[in-house]
Amino acid sequence: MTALTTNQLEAFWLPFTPNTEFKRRPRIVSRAEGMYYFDQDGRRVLDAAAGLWCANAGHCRAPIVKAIQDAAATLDFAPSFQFGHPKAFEAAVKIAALAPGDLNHVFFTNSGSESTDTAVKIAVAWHRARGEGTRTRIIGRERAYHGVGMAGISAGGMVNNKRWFNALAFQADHLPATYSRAEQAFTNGQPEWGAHLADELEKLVALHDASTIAAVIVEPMAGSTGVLPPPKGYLDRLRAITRKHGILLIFDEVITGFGRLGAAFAAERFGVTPDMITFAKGVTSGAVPMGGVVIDKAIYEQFMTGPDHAIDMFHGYTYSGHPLAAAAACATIDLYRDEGLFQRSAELEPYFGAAVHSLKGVRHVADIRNVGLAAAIDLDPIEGAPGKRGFETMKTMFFDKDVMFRVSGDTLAFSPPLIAEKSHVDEMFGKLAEALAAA
Ligand code: PXG
Repeated sequence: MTALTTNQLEAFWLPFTPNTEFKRRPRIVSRAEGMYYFDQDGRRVLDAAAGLWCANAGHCRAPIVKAIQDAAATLDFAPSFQFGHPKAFEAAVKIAALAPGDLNHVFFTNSGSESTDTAVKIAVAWHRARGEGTRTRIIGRERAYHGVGMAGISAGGMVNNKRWFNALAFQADHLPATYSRAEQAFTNGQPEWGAHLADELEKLVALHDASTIAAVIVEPMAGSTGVLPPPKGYLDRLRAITRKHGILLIFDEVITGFGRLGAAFAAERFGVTPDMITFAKGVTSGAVPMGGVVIDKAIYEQFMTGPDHAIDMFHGYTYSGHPLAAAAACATIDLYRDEGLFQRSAELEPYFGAAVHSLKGVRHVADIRNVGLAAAIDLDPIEGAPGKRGFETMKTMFFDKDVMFRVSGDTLAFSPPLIAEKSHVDEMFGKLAEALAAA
């Protein structure tokens, strides 16, 4: 395969990337299989990130590929406004069956960002439908990532994503992040300290009044910011306080869904059932864009009041429940079940956790956190150049050590496909330890 020329690299403005630097020495992959990417020269790179936290079943898995091929040849597109097609209904049934409690209804989107917008709109509309139209405020959390739509920007808590766009954001407030290095450094799994931080919601209720708050949205485990597992008891408290004040609780499970934490959803793992769950990524193992919201029965039913000719919810996307995405979702969920991949993820977790914590004491390592098959390593920043050590480490690992993972500032994140073997875990952390020791 011929390498791309400089001219060919110019037109595509890569998202969340320093483009000029990238185009000087691009990191390009052109093929994938199982645990690996391959570059244009055929060099094999271990995927320690499941792409972008999405290829949970591994890459180019045959049953998913076949389902997409068949769908493309059978029904390329069908509208979901006023019409339907079988696979979208089938996918919704499968997803609802994985969700806890009465979360029985699925609204399809194409991404995590659209899922945040959708869940927030449903929350606000639901309150209004019940005669509580003043409940419009959303409570997010510091350091949260809920995508880049306006709801995600407003409820999110990462300053770089907000600062340029604040003028467009709507009224939101934020709980404190659940992380304290002083209290939690090098915790393997859920920290003991921090459940009390959920009580900050009471303060926000006292400040804004419950009658102005529609929903609280949190990632059960904050992913993008660098894997912050919830402190023990934190999510239960959030559930109790939201319920007490008639506030909906939304779990953003775009990363935590579909086996990342050893269960279908983090809600199941942590034993806390929210009112809505947003999902994306792993629902198709990343093979076709798809997202959605799983919605509690009582919320759905509030909208189903007729009359027969009237639309119940003025929201949706051209590609909601797209045939290729729906086929990919059905095949992916079947594959998760047939290969027991959620269970496999749970079984590998102790080994993965021990392996990542073996980096404690390695040069530049400031903290390590993990839960499920997700782990993050904070590196000490280079003085005066925050983010540079992380960036350079990511490049060295990709080019010289044949391992790909995510970097956010000086935090490295690992989230391998759930088909990972112990040898893959050894390779990703062993090579990282070498690279850091040599840096
Ligand atoms: N919610 C959460 C919790 C996410 O992690 C989104 C929403 C938005 O999804 P879309 O499909 O609109 O991108 C995400 C996305 C990283 C990284 O490096 C994480 C995401 C995307 C890209 C990079 O951690 N998460």
